[in-house]
Amino acid sequence: MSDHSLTEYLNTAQEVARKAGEMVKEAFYKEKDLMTKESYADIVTETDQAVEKLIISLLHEKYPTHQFIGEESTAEGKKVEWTDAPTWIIDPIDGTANFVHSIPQTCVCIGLSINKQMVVGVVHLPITGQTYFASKGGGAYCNSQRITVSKVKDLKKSVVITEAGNSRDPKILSTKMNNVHRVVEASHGVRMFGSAAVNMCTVAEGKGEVYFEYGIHIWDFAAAGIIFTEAGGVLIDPSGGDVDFLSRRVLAACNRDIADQLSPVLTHIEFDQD
Ligand code: LIP
Repeated sequence: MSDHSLTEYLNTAQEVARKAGEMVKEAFYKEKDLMTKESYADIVTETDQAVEKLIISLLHEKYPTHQFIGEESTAEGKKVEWTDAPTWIIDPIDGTANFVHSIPQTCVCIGLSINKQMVVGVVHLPITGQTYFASKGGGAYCNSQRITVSKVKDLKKSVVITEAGNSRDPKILSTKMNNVHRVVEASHGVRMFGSAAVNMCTVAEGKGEVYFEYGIHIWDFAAAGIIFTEAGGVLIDPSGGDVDFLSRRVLAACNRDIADQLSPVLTHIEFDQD
């Protein structure tokens, strides 16, 4: 993979994310039609579906042999098939609940993997005007600003970001809440911004030290994943092993010290793979 084509993929992803963002922004200020997926809190709107179709059609026109993994195509019954082929991994609106409730932390996520390695990522927040992006080896940026993770090495001096997620299974919820309790005891506090990608980009730019979540999907954090590692962060499984984008869980820390202090505080939740 030459740097030249990575730059071209990154530029295309940014261009497509901005076009998709215009559609999200237009819908953000209007009434939304809600549908639900796996629980009453797992929501989708017509905009999610229309934006995903737009992104796939624009990318397919340019790269007809590339593969796609999209949140809404998967919800419509398409299984996740992640191969070594160039694959665009798309979340048309990450932070759908924020979008529905008019909270600006909502974003379009477009990532590209080659040989199952993330090589390009764009996370575009159309309401706030922030565009985070990275390509392998090229560093991470927010708009024109290079971004890097925090240098704090002590969990007791850290802010930790997580989410309650959209499962309403009482056992999963109580494990997550117990995790939050223990993390609050061990740190400066916990924040929840409502989007995996926004959470990861926030830590990537040195605001807060670590984000972890159980129950997310590959499209929620694939694009943000490369932005995070290019900003100098450590992206692992919450148990301490290698990150697995299909495992539905992640720990994104500003450095290994923070990751190693947080991991034993957590009860690790297992999910079926994406
Ligand atoms: C959301 C994630 C968030 C998680 C939510 C949901 P969506 O993705 O970004 O981290 O807590 O339950 O999965 O559904 O807005 O694309």
